[in-house]
Amino acid sequence: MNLAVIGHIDHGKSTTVGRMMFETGAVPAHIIEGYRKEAESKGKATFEFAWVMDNLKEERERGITIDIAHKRFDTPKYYFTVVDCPGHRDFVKNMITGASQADAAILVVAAPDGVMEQTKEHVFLARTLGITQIIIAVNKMDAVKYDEKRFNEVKKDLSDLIKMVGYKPDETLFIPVSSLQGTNIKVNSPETPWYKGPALVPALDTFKEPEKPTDKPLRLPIQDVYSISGIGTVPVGRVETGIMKKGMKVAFMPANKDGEIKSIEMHHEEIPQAVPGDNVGFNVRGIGKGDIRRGDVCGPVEAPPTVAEEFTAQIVVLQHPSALTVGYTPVFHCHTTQTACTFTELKKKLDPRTGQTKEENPTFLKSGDAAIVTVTPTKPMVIENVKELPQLGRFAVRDMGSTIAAGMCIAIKPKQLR
Ligand SMILES: Nc1nc2c(ncn2[C@@H]2O[C@H](COP(=O)(O)OP(=O)(O)OP(=O)(O)O)[C@@H](O)[C@H]2O)c(=O)[nH]1
Ligand SMILES: [Mg+2]
Repeated sequence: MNLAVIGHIDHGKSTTVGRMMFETGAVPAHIIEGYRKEAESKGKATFEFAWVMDNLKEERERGITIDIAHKRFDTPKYYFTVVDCPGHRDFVKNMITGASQADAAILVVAAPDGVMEQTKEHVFLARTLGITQIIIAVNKMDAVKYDEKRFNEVKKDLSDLIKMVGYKPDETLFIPVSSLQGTNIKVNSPETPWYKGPALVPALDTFKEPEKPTDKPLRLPIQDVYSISGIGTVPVGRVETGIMKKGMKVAFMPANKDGEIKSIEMHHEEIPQAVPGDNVGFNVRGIGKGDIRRGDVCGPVEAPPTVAEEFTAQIVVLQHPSALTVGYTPVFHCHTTQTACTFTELKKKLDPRTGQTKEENPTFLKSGDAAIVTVTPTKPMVIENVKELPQLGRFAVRDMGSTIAAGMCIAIKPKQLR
């Protein structure tokens, strides 16, 4: 399970990750002790747990996280790849990269401060980027003397916030912790006798396993196409949704070519069917090597992948040197395709903290803006509505080597090719 740790600057994200790694045995005590002494001698006392994650010299000197870092730790049920995100507003783009890789998130909020600017922004981005499961750690409870009343105030504000973007407060765990003291991290601590829920580490095992969407139509975006003598055309790729079976009649879109699955191979062994997550090569009858290429998507003939004439998207602008306007044509990265697409309409600007409409038909968008836009691909491309096939509905927008925006497709005007 990929887990992002998000929240406002200084609220204790790195400390929480370091503490969880320590409590689960992923980091030994003598390392923490070494960091404690070194941090103290450099005037950075209390950063010993954060330093497990903050390895850069500049991060340690400034006492902040700048870039995302990945670490692994294990609980009884899962092994987690945890991504510690920076809270500083200058590094939101790094947080977005981290969040876009995650299945679930821990939102860390310091009890003395409560909901702050990047608490709101990160919650909205997490939701936009498709993180559906979230656990909230109300941290620094030691700094408010483990006061139940303060915890409930912060919990109330957070409930309103997460509800606004579509999380369900009633189904979300709010855990009072002190990551510095180790309170309610691995086991419930005596400091909060009023708290009846699970401690943080056991709570992580309540996350649901990322689904294998086998009940959806088959979608396999092509990564490469080989021609193997004696066998024929062998496209390779990862099954995102649905099931691929031998004998199935398939369509490749937007190439608009049909074929029949003759055999499926994974790790050099023939298999009767492939399910989501499987990386396979498969032999198709009726398709030549030149007929299809990377970026085409394989699906059943009776429910072929959707080719967009144009689509409506909800985007968040991460960084743009000036202003994003109608006519701008950067490259959209979606499943295995990279297609230049033009922004043809800016429908509305949204408040990134609430998702509410802020302006109808804005003339431009700039860094930090969230918006609903119309996009027209410059050549046929497959994209799906995020509500139906989220794996094929999210994209990143890139230009000149950097990520300009991230978003998801919320409506499609299909191109009729068949
Ligand atoms: N009192 C108290 N201080 C804490 C606690 N957790 C973290 N801190 C302190 O808060 C400061 C910031 O901690 P970090 O873990 O670096 O915070 P962060 O959220 O990772 O910060 P950024 O990555 O820069 O956004 C450090 O001085 C920590 O010692 C806690 O439970 N109680
Ligand atoms: Mg940090």
